[in-house]
Amino acid sequence: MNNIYSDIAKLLYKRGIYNVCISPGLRNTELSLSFIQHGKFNCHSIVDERSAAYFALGMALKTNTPTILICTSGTAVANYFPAIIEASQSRIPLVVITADRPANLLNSGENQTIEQRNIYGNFVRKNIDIPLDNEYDYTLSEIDESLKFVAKKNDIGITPGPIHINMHLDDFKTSQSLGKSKYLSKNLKSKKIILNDTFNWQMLPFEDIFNLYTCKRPLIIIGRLNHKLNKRVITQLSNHLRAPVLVDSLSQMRFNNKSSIALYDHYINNLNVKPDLVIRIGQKPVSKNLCNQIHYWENNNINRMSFSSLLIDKANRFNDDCPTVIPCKYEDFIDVIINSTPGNNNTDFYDYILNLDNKMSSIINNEDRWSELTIAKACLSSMDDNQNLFIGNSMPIRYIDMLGKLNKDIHINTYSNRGASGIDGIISTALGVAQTSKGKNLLLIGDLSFLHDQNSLLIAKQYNIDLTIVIINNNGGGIFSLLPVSKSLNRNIFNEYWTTPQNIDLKKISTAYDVKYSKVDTIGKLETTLKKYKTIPSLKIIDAQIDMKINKKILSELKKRIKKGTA
Ligand SMILES: Cc1ncc(C[n+]2csc(CCOP(=O)(O)OP(=O)(O)O)c2C)c(N)n1
Repeated sequence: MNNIYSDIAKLLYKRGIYNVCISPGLRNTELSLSFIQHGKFNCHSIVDERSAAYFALGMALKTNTPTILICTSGTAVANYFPAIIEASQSRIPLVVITADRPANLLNSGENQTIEQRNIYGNFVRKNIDIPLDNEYDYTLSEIDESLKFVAKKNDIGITPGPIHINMHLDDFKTSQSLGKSKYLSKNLKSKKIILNDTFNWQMLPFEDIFNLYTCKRPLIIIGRLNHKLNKRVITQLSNHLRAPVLVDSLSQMRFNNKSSIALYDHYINNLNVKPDLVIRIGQKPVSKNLCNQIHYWENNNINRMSFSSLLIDKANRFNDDCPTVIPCKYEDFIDVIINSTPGNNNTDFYDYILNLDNKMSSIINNEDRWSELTIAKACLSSMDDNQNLFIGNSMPIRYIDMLGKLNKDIHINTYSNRGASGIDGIISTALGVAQTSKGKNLLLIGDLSFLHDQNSLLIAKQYNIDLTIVIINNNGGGIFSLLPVSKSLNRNIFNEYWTTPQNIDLKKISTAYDVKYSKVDTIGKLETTLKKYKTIPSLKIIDAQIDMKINKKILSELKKRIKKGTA
């Protein structure tokens, strides 16, 4: 491999820097690989970025040479901060290299995308931001120049300390196969912002008015919301436009709404006909397929009169890249639409989507083998009315999002840290929700995310909080084995730096914190334990054992059936 990443590795090695701490992530793949494959660095694989940074600090303190830190984008970067502050105040050299998303995705609502440039402020001696289309030679010489802050033999007048190199990268699979980010082609120039508090037709571009009046294939999409919408009002809009309502798993409308569409993630990129209008309420949906498809519709239509994408959000353009944002109350917008547009009486599109969703529902419901998906299904089915379901990042949220309506008419409050999608702090957040709720609480989380926030069990013990934690225990980051990256890397390297199995006996952790614990490996056992734990008002842990390989096989078989079902 010979690229900017490997040349940075070579440069740092040449300058006498040998120790590296790498935390797992997809975005930092090429960066991590450059240091691992170089062959001469002492690479350490550490899941928790906060500990990784302190560990790096300790090594730098003892050896008086900088340690290199490498992590993925998002809150992983923020987890380095405490150790960076200490390094700055104590004059200890660190080379912090963080992977970032392409800069044009900032404020677009894209997953794990936050402002990382200059994130550590004055606590680093030098900030270097490397864009996707960087000037190769200049970048290397800028990095070399900044190494004076971490050099062992320091010139008089230079105070050693941490330096930060923030690198914008494409997804590993994308850059390997396509060479360029698909997002770069996004046409964001046509963005319209309607600056008005109440809905006003005059502020809308003509094309959007035209599409609101003439649509025959509209879609309503309810994305992530922290609070419930008025279902009656949404139904009125849906009836007026004959628009299917796609409800996100975090929309607070997914699991109890008989008329809504829930399983779109499985077929949305396979539709025979395109919608001509999308009306979104709430934050970007969890489903990557749906988000990509909306972008595709926005960027691939004959002209603006053939498709409109509208976001109704009082917060205006806050972390979203919808071409037209209408910052007014959704009730106000809906009221005007219902009272002043003719509506749509063509039900073909509605029927088509409903039919697809029903087909999907029977395929998903028939899947009952022990897998991560059916663990998620059993958790959902165990919920009572008004119960809180907190959903961990990585695969748990994706599994919940793959599931549809329940057979019972109950409301489930769904929560997840999807703002920046970190795997940190998930138990703490769920405990915060539980502490301030009257009802029962369930947390569905992966084992690495659990271990990342293990300290939070102190809170649970201190306040005796009523929460059942179901850990999907596949001994590592299962998400990576489902991605193309797993096929292109050496098995051992992939295991050590991406999957990062920790081989921790969760029973022993539970014992240390006086927490009730059960290990389960069948749906029956899981259901029985979930039922039993509902009667115990304290913290309980269910350790759901999963074999990654079997799970992968079940998922790919299910995907084949889904593909056949939508063909
Ligand atoms: C703070 C933070 N560090 C790293 C990541 C990158 N990351 C995304 S998913 C994942 C693995 C999570 O593993 P686990 O919680 O066991 O869930 P699974 O992948 O098995 O579903 C990692 C490390 C992240 N999102 N947030």
